[in-house]
Amino acid sequence: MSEDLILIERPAEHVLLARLNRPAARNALSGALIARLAEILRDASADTSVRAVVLAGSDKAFSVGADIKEMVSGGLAALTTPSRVDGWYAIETFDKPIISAIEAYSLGGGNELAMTTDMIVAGENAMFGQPEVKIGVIPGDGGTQRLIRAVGKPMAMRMILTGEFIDAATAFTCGLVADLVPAGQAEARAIEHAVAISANAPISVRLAKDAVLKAEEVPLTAGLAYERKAMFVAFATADRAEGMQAFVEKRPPVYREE
Ligand code: CO8
Repeated sequence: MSEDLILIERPAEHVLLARLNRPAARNALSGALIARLAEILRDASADTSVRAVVLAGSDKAFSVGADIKEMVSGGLAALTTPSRVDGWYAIETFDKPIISAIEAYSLGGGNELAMTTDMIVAGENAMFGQPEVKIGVIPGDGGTQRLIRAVGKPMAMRMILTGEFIDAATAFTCGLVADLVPAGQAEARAIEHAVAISANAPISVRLAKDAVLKAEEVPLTAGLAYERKAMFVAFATADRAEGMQAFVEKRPPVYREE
């Protein structure tokens, strides 16, 4: 049964699409759903045929956040089970590129989930919000930390303290959304990005993702040193030689290292 919580497709050779599938609950993030997503991403990390992941919801919601009914019945324990805590950690530390495709609602923990991904592609009907204070909690899956990094203090405070939703155009303008597309086209566009990423040297892509994320953790000097070492690692790969040789020979590169 848990397999149906998330549907998996392979829309392109190196791309895995994971589609949240709790339509009756607007893809609310039950503990079981988080655990299943973590399992999928652990598998995708180990699967050398996967070079990029797209995470999508439905046309009614990407996700409306933590499962309120589960919290009502289970209390705090519903949020602190090892499988949920470990699951979030696995999602946050997924090492390959992952793109969220968002139509309709991206709320609460759902928006926090989107912010763990590397970029958000949104249909113009999408709505983004952190409404936790309206129900007596606060963002607890990274929202207070990641939203301020994405949009800056003023908009983060507006969203988190009022709980009001912002539309996709506003989210694009303030930097939460990387690519804004007509309603209904977020998934297709996210797959296009994933295909483009998966044509690049896989080790370079993973090193670049890791180095960009490091910028959120360390001072500039340490980040620059980290980047330099990561670049040396990339330079030592056979795929680096292939990429540069292909450029000189005016042919497409054939990347073999995963
Ligand atoms: N959890 C569980 N069920 C939900 C949720 C949710 N978050 N949101 C909606 N549903 C359910 C509804 O109860 C309804 O079920 P039913 O048909 O059985 O009554 C069904 O989904 C459809 O909902 P609506 O009829 O409301 O459908 P709409 O398309 O009109 O949706 C909204 C409108 C705006 C999405 C509305 O449903 C809403 O406001 N939902 C709640 C959003 C919210 O408050 N999210 C934040 C949740 S808290 C959180 O994410 C973080 C908690 C702290 C975590 C700490 C971790 C350590």
